[in-house]
Amino acid sequence: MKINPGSVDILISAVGPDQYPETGLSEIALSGRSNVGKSSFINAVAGRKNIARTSSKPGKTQTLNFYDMDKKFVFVDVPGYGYAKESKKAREKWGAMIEAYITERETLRAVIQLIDLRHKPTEDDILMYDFLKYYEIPVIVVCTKMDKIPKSKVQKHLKIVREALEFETQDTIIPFSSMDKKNLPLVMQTIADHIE
Ligand SMILES: Nc1nc2c(ncn2[C@@H]2O[C@H](COP(=O)(O)OP(=O)(O)O)[C@@H](O)[C@H]2O)c(=O)[nH]1
Ligand SMILES: [Mg+2]
Repeated sequence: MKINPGSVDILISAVGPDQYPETGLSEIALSGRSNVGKSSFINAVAGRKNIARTSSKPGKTQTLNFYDMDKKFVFVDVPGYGYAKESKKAREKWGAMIEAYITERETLRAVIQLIDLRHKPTEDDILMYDFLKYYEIPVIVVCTKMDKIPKSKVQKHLKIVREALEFETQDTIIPFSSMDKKNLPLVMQTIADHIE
């Protein structure tokens, strides 16, 4: 599967289900804690420098952002979780929005859960994975910032992630770097396998 960077468009930043676009395309949602590298990942797959805004200031987006990926599929960027300064009310609103989307969206094919390869998964990472597994959503775990780990230690870090999540063997786990696009072809193939 090849994405033409010129044919990637943001469709809408939706605040609720009535705004979700009806494209007839399969959807792949993206979730991860703030600052994990989600925007950089979307840009890498899109082949664009800045279609998804990268920012060092976390916790800003509170909408579901839908991206038409060259009419092959739609990326749905879910706001990052685990931002410490968020109020309880904001967190509840976030939870309701995600739950409604994940549980009711018929075009959703898989969730890409981004986890920082450098660190043990957080409590929020584990909760999110459990939540997705409870609803039997296929998960592709993409471990970001692989370039920050010595090559010889990548397998060890992947093992830590798998064990903390109690990773299910039918899911896929891929170490990835947005800096050098390491494993981008594998990511593309895995997405293609889920949208058939
Ligand atoms: N070294 C390295 N830095 C990354 C990678 N992905 C993202 N970053 C950096 O991590 C920070 C947060 O990235 P961003 O994509 O905005 O994360 P988001 O909050 O999850 O959307 C930025 O400074 C990025 O440049 C990666 O694969 N390797
Ligand atoms: Mg972002």
